Amino acid sequence: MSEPHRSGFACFVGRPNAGKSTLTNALVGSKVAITSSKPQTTRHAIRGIVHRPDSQLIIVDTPGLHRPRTLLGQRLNDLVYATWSEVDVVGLCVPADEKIGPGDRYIAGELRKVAKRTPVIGIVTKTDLAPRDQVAAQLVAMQDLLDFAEIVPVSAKDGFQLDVLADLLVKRLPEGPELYPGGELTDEPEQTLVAELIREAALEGVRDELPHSLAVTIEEMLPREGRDDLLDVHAFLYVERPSQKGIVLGHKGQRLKQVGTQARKQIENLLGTKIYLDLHVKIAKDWQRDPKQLRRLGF
Ligand SMILES: Nc1nc2c(ncn2[C@@H]2O[C@H](COP(=O)(O)OP(=O)(O)OP(=O)(O)O)[C@@H](O)[C@H]2O)c(=O)[nH]1
Ligand SMILES: [Mg+2]
Repeated sequence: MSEPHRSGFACFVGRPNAGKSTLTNALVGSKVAITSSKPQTTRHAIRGIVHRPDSQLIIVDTPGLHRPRTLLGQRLNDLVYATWSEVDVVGLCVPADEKIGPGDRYIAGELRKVAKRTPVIGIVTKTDLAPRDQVAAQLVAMQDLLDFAEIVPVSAKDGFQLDVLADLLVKRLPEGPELYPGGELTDEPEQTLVAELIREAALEGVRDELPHSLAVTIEEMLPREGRDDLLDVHAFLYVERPSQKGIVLGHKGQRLKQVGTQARKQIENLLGTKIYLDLHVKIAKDWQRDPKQLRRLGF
């Protein structure tokens, strides 16, 4: 007898930089979420859809749960908590190459408080970065973190055990038909994906507080008049202070130009059309702490 068709939601949680978005993309087989080595790259709940003959798994990638220092940080954490109550299974991600710490224990404790009955799979991520014995030790250490339904080591980079993880998640979904019958890989609006790709390009090479201060909005995205093969994209790149504007622009605007080139390639890949990308840097003073500006920027 064949297994019934299953469909439902899983979410990945973990501290910033644990590899949640990279894992989401690897399972979906397409870049639905931007990734970076900077903490708090993800700023909203992104749905990636995994289509299989026996099931449809919708992965909700969430921001890293952290100690909030700004209103934005609080909003991001709230989003994580809200997601927990909506999913059938949670994957708690801990990187193989970093010791389990207070951040992980905090998340595990919160999960047990907020989503008492939801099964949690322990995921040791980035196994390609750690020798075998370190991965083994991490799997053992995970057992003290939470009463996981399963614990599995994976690498999004080399594909190690991704199918095993998908099977474990799918097993916890209820029986049901496809929730997204169109075959789409995400329900993110195109404009959001485009804004995110610009932010990803801008994140590269900046450090300290600047990654947190960056936000991108799309002001306009329209086909060039009389052309069906060219899209004009006008975007604003926000920073919080004038000094940051200088860094993002770079000497004679060189850095911004690089960001534009990098983002344009990615957007052209995504949309399958040529684009003209017009980037402007703007200052939105301390937007991370300002409710009005947060609302304007979509938080
Ligand atoms: N070598 C290796 N690097 C990985 C793997 N998964 C993620 N990374 C890297 O780890 C960094 C963080 O990855 P993300 O996927 O952005 O992490 P995240 O958990 O989504 O981070 P936030 O959105 O900030 O919470 C990036 O530089 C990734 O390239 C992996 O399996 N192997
Ligand atoms: Mg992320």
